[in-house]
Amino acid sequence: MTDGFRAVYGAAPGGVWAAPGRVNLIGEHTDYNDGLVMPLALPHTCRVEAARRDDGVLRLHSADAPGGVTELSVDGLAPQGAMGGDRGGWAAYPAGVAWALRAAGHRVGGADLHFESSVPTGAGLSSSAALEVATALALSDLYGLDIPAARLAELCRRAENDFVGVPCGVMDQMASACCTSGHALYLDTRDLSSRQVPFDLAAQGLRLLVVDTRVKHALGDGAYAERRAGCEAGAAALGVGSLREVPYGELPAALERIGDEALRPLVRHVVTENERVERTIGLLDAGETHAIGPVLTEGHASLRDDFGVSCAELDLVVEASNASGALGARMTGGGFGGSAIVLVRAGDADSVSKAVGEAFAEAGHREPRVFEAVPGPGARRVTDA
Ligand code: GAF
Repeated sequence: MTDGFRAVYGAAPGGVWAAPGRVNLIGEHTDYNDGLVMPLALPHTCRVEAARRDDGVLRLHSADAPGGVTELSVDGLAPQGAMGGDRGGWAAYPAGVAWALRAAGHRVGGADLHFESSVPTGAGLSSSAALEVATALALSDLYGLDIPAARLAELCRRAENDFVGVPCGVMDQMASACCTSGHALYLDTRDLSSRQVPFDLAAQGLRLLVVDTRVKHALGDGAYAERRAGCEAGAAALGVGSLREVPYGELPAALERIGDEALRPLVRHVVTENERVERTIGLLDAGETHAIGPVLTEGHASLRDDFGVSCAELDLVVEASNASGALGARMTGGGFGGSAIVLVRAGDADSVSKAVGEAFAEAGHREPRVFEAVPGPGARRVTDA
């Protein structure tokens, strides 16, 4: 299956690589606060067919985007204005990865790349991270580099922060690079230490549904940066380097010490969310997966009421799911639209999906897209050609 590359570039690729999107089970808006997260990889991937070039030219083409081939010189890649001043749309992500690899001292030259992605875009399922990680792995292999997966993820985050200009944390890139089949990734973003946590829901008579609300609020981009700045201001007010350093048991006293009342709920969310991740891992380790449901729902309430990143559609998924027998539900990812996850007993999956669909119809919302999340593998080389 290398027809796409051949049709664009007229030759066979040197290899094919794939990197997945993700859902985050718990630990939201904690990754830029040195906190805890627990994502799992979706079966949906960004697939890239690629070949090395020796003339320093980087050619980028996507089956999913109009606009033909973007052609760049790797020597000319620079964070500001490198993509024509408008950040270059989707092509800024892979170009940024080539830039980040080179900025870190890796000898990466030109390449032809053709992308095809099954990760829904704008759905909060990390289609950008999948694009970045697929690119990083392809370039790293084509140039014979031996870069550990977590380091590749960091470089992809750097590409997104410094080249594309999106102030994200490292969770999505780590999920795409490091997740494994049948597991959730328990990740400490403070030092990138991680553990693969078995997450075989079918064996426990459970299912995890993803409900893509198909809404993306324009507010999202600036508001993410604002939340991040608010967390940093909260940490500064407390005299700590990051909110991770605020112990859960000392939260009430810490909140009283923050003069700016608007910052208090942000701090409360981050500190309580880290505690929810710890509670979730405790339950998973004890084999009590069904009991994480209420923790997910609590996390949603915190994102809605304290962090202010939910929206009517996401709240409705959670409300309608729980009212129709789900064990728990929450928005997943950055918020302001995108997707929610719903934990259900296997036998209730259809009735809960139906109830969510009906609630959406009644509220006049667009029909949501529902699918099951079964933890898939992280980024990998698919084939040599
Ligand atoms: C987005 C960001 F890209 C992540 O880094 C993370 O902050 C997430 O929102 C919220 O948990 O997906």
